[in-house]
Amino acid sequence: MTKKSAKFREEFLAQLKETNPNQPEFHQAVGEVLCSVTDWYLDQTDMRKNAVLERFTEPDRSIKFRVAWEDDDGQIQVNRGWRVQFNQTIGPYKGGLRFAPSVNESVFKFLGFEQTLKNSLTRLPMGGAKGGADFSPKGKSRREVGRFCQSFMQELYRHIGTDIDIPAGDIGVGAREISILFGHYLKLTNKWTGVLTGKGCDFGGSAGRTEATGYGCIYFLCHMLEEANCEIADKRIAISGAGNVALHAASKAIELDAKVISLSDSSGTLHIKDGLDHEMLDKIEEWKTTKRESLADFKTGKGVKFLSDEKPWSLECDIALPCATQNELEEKDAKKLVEQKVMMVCEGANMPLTADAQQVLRDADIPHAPGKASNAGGVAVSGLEQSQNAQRLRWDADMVDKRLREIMKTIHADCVENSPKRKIIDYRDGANLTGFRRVADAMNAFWHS
Ligand code: NDP
Ligand code: 2IT
Repeated sequence: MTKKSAKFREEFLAQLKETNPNQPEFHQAVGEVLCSVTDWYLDQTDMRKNAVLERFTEPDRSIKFRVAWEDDDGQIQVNRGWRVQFNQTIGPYKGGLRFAPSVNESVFKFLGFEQTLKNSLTRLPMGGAKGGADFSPKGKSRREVGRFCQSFMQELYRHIGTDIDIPAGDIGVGAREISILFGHYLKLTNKWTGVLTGKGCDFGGSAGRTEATGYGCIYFLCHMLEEANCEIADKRIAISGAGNVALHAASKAIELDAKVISLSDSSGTLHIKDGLDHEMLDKIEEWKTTKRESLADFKTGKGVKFLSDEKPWSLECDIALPCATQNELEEKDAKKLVEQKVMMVCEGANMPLTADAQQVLRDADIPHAPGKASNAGGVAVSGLEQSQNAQRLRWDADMVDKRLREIMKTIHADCVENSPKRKIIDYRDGANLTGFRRVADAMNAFWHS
């Protein structure tokens, strides 16, 4: 970044922090993108006149609502729901719903902002949004989750639609929640439209959507390895998380003969020294996804150790795949990865690295793919689900997988093409520049709408 750009970035961020106080995740996401796009943006006289960057960093709208629901004791509980419709320039709003007690407006704004760039990277006509609620499905009965989802949709339904906004899943929102939300949308509107993605395959869902984020992440990783003249077979991969993204990334990596040496959850890390096999992965999936239990209570076998309250980043590995949540990999973790000479880091989660952790990897010339590029497979197949719903057709799993592979390949190629010339490919700058320029060009053409 030039001196002039660094000054512009600093002033822009100071202004953003003043107008959006107490939103550290949002500041972090914008700050990172500005590192990549400012040099280019400062040369765009017309765009600056049309305040494209100022418009790009202000969500179209942020909807906040009350969600009241009855627990199993007959007590009414009150939670807060959000939908941040961030940017509709290149297509209807699209992005997941997260149910977790830790969410707030800052988290949804950072996720909506990132989603706008990610969706642009897929080259599909999708704008960016994110939403959810500060509700924890943990420890709730199925009936409680059901009542919560119905009450949540009771408000959300008036803000969404196939040409307006199409939500999907994210942390705490999987097939069970999407089914209930979709069923209630039908009841409220009497209209069958593909208004949510990630639906069951029997009622409009796409083959391969459940697997798409994790599989897509491994397809992206394979391109990164190819770029470095390496291959995935026999590489030791440390994965964090044990949810949708982590489990499917692990499954595809095992299929490609990699050695998956860890999974983790909020209770700690499961270390599988000689690598997971499909049989054990199936057991973990049942434990986490069907039974909804903690990894701490998973019965381990020979060669498997549970490391209570620990993250996977001090384990010896060749590749790190953070697939749990934002800022899960901090500076000290990145230093450990550098010490053990990790080859590359590929994000399955959204913004799992702190800014300091990213800098440690950059200083050590370790390639690092940002989630907006490497985890875009999920939303890409959501886009394909929308196409199938619009056509009233169902594509088979092979066709969806073929399209997913093509999309991940194109995203990788775009990142490489737009990466500044450094010793290694700068995936951060390549992804941010590609995603931003597409939306910014369109916003500029819109003048100030
Ligand atoms: P899930 O709810 O299926 O799984 C989340 C996993 O992460 C769980 O194992 C959870 O553990 C763990 N986790 C959550 N918070 C923490 C924490 N603070 N410390 C340690 N572990 C934690 O979510 P997904 O797999 O769908 O999402 C994971 C990430 O991937 C998120 O960042 C999401 O935004 C991103 N993503 C998801 C996509 C999708 O299609 N689902 C698409 C693109 C990105 P526990 O069970 O103990 O809570
Ligand atoms: O972060 C993400 O890309 C998702 N949670 C998936 C969004 C979607 O619309 O499929």
